[in-house]
Amino acid sequence: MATIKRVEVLVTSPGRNFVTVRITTSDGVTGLGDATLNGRELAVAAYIREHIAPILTGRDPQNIEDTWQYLYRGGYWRRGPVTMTAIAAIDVALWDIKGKVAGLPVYQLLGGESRRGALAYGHASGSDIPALFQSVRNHLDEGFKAIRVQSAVPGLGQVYGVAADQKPGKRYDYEPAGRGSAPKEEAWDTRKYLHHIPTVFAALRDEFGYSLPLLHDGHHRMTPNQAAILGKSLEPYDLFWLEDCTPGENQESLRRVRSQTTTPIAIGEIFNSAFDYQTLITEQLIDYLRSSITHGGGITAMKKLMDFAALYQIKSGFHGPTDVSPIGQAAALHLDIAIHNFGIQEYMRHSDDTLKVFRTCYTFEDGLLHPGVRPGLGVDYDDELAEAFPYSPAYLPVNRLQTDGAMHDW
Ligand code: CS2
Ligand code: MG
Repeated sequence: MATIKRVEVLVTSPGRNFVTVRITTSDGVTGLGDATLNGRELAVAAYIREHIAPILTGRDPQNIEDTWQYLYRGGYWRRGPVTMTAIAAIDVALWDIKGKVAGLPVYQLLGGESRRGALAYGHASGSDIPALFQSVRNHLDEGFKAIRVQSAVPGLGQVYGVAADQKPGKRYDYEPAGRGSAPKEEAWDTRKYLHHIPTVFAALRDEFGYSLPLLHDGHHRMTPNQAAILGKSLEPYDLFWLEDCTPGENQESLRRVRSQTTTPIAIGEIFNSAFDYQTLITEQLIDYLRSSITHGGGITAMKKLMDFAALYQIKSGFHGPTDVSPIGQAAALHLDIAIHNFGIQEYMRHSDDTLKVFRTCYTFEDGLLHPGVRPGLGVDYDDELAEAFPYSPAYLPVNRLQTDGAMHDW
C-alpha cells in the first residue's frame, strides 16, 4: 500500500497570491490542492504546515473520506474559513492523486459527465453606460453566453467590481490595495446604489434584448428590506441571479427577501460549511449555492452539499474569481460536469503569469468550460517559475459609508 510521504505548502504570487498544497505518495504520485484564502493566505499556509502535514504522513492517500473526517472531527475546532480551506486543499490533492492512480479525470470518479460543458459567466463592468455596453460586447466576442454586470454609481467614487480602466483586458480584480500596503478605502451609499442599478439593467435590456442571461453581485451591502426593494425593482429585467444581496451570516434574514421578490437569489462565496446553508436550503430561500470548492471544504464536502441541495431544486454557481487558483477552478469544473444540479460557473480568466505557473488543460469553447480529460485534476505546477514570484501581502478594499465614514459591509 502506498502511503502519504510528503505534504508541502507552496506560496507564490504570479499576479496574485496563491497557496498550494502538494502531496507526494511513497509511489511518487503527486496531487495538488488550492489553499488560497485571499488576504489571509499565510494563516492557511501555517495551519497546514504546522498542524496538518505532520499528522498525514504514513496515511493511506486513497482514503479520502476518512482523511476528511480525521481533519474535521479530529481537529476538535470545527468550521471557519482557515480550517475549511486547509481541509479542502488536502481533499482536492487526494482526489488528484486518486485520479492519477486510476488513470481517470476526477469527474469520472464522481459519476462521469452529466453535460457537454459548464455554462460560464464572465465579469463585465463600466464606469458609465457606454463603457458598460463595450465591456458586455467584449465578453460576447470572447464567447461568453452569460454575463455578470457591475456598474459605477453616480456620486460615488471607485466601487469594487468595476474596472477603473475600461480598456479591453483591464480588470478590477488585481490587488486593489497595492502590494504591501493597507486596504484601500472606498465610499458607499446604498440609497444611491438602489436608485441607479435598475436604470442600468433597463438600458442593458434595451440594448441587448432579453435572451442574454445577466447576473449582478450585491457584495453583502444591503439590509433584508433593501435587498427586497432591489430584487423587486430588477424583476422586469429578468436577472439570472442577484448575488450576496445581504450579509450571509443570518440565514433567516433571507426569508424577508424571498417573500418579497421572485428575482433568483445566489449566496455563499464566504460560507465554508453545509451548516451555513441549512436554513437557506431546507426553506428554499435561495436558488443558487455559491461556495468555491477551495473554501467550502473540498470536493468531498461540496458533492454532499450539492446532493442535499438537489432535494430542494437548488443549483450550483460555484465561486470562480482569480483569487481561487487554477487548481481550485479545475476542481470546480470536475464537479460542474459530474453533478446533475449544476447551474452556472463563474469564470475570470487568470493572468498569463498565473497560467504559466499553473498549467491547466481546461478549455472554454462556445460559452462552456470543460475540465479536460487528463488523469486527476489536469493541472501542473512549475516550481522554478513559481519561485520567481515571491509573496507580498495584498488586501481587498474596505467599504465606509459616504455620509459619516462608518465601516460598512461589502
Ligand atoms: C466576487 C469576488 O467573484 C465574486 O463574486 O465577489 O471578486 C470576491 O470579492 C473575491 O473573490 C474575494 O476574495
Ligand atoms: Mg461575489
